[in-house]
Amino acid sequence: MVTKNQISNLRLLVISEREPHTVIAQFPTPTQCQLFLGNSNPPLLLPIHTNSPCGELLMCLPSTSGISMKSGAVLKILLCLAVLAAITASVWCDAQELPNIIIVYADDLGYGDLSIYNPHAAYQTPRLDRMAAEGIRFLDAHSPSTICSPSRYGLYSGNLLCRTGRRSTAFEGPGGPSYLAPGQLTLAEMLKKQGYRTGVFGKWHVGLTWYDNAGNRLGGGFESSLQIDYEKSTPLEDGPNNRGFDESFVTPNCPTTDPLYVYIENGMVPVPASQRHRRDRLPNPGGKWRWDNDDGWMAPDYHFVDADLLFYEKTIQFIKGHRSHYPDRPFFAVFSTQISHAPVLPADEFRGTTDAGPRGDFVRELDTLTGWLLDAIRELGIDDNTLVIFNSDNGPETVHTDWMRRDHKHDAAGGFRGMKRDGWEGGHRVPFIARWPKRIPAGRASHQLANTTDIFATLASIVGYELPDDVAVDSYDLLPVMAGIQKESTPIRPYMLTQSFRGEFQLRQGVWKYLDHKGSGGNDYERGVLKVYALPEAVPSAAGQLYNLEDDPGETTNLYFSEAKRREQMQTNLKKLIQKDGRTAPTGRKPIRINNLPPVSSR
Ligand SMILES: [Ca+2]
Repeated sequence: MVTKNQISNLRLLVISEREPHTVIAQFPTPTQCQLFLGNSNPPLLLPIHTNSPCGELLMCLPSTSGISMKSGAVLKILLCLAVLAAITASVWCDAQELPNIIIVYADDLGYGDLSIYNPHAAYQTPRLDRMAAEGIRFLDAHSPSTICSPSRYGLYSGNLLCRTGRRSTAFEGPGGPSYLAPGQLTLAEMLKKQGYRTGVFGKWHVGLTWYDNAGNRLGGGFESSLQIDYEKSTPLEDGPNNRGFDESFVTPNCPTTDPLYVYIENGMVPVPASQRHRRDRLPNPGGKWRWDNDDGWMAPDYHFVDADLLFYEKTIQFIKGHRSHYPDRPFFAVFSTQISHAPVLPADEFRGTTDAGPRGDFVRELDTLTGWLLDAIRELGIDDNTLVIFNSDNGPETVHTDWMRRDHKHDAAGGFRGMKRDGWEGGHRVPFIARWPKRIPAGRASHQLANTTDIFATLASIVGYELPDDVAVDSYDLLPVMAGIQKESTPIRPYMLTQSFRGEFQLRQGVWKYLDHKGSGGNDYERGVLKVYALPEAVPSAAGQLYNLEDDPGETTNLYFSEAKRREQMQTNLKKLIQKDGRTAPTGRKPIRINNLPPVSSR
């Protein structure tokens, strides 16, 4: 597809019977096409008429152009240009109609962490609740993995981690290289092809390549953070700006957990990590909630407590800057917050805003920042045609879940078994909200099976990008559900695959869930705070687990043997889905395109 940028100066080669002609076409405005037919002819200005919006198109050929209409070559040229102009005008028109897109990506935020998902939550999340009421929320949505890095790979690639052939890990220190391979089409790259300007702000955590002064690639870990040669490592070869983002301000890993505490701005590190960070120097208003901040090396200007305020500011700067400088182009922004990953460090102004301790305040901070974003797009006059998606990368952290249950009677896992790292629902069932006043009818909750990987095909469908079969192989188009043009009773997904911390698989088919492993797939329930949540193994001899989530949402009754036939069918299916060159999404996906969607106001 030709984008608006690419068409500003197009060179065409037209073969005629006598000689090849080179024609340059310029598009000074959406309704004009200026043709340069070689030195011997004056430029020809052709008006392009469209019936608004994006309907019939007519290109007028002026009779006074001075070009002989009897010339076969010129006719061919004009024919080519008419086709080109049709494409062009359609892209111009689409570009005006395409929504801005914002993803608010939360971290370790469980299904029970928003009050709209959990009527018994120990605190309220009024802005996110309102956002959900003004759009659609998915009740059976899942992260691709139960830890950060593989889930983020799923967001940006539309693939499960198993497609990389690499092991499941959460990168730390100078850990990498990126799970996003060179040349792989990313979500941001795809949107750029459709005319978007793209930006990501906050936690990156998909892996990065760093070198020491001998030019050797560094591995993860505390020690190697200090061996980074910034001259050799930057601009980062696999940073966001080489993975489809025009602008970025990110941290390599978890912003306040992992030992490489630096900011990366457009692939560069303005201030290297030169100062020792000790966890006992971290402000500790929340006592035990400071847990999981690692010693390491930091840039002297690094923020621990105000990290999300900074990421929010960068996101807003990008959006406002975009509106000032590129008002006729849509934008795509990812606000990648660290809330509510450990350590729990709400900014000062949010301390005490709930009765649910530091973690309640932390989630309230995220709620407020999302609200401010929504306010900002309203003030910019782009509220109606901006799609805002809220999602989380995995379930709640173990000790957080335990402390919230004990201290505040709050279940961050929303009543499900398991938490971050586990293959049980608490590990990967997460909030997923989409709001877009112009196209998504308000006030709906959907039971459709959905995954973060689906964001890729959904956005491709909206912007009219036809996905090649080898791209986003685990991504389904959720647009029919979001737009309310598909019945709730007709499933989008016949099945869905997720991976736990250890990379083990869980397969959903309707109400059935098969876990291709014994136990949690992640945490050790024999030790520490998790001991109280250990359930006796009902079928100790079973190599895996089969549950009927409709009858047994808590995944307590293993039907591995009693439903052997179903289990064998799911095992066979799993083998097929995860084989080399396997996929879970269909081939031949066609985008719906927004012009084919009825606006909400017309229904
Ligand atoms: Ca996470």
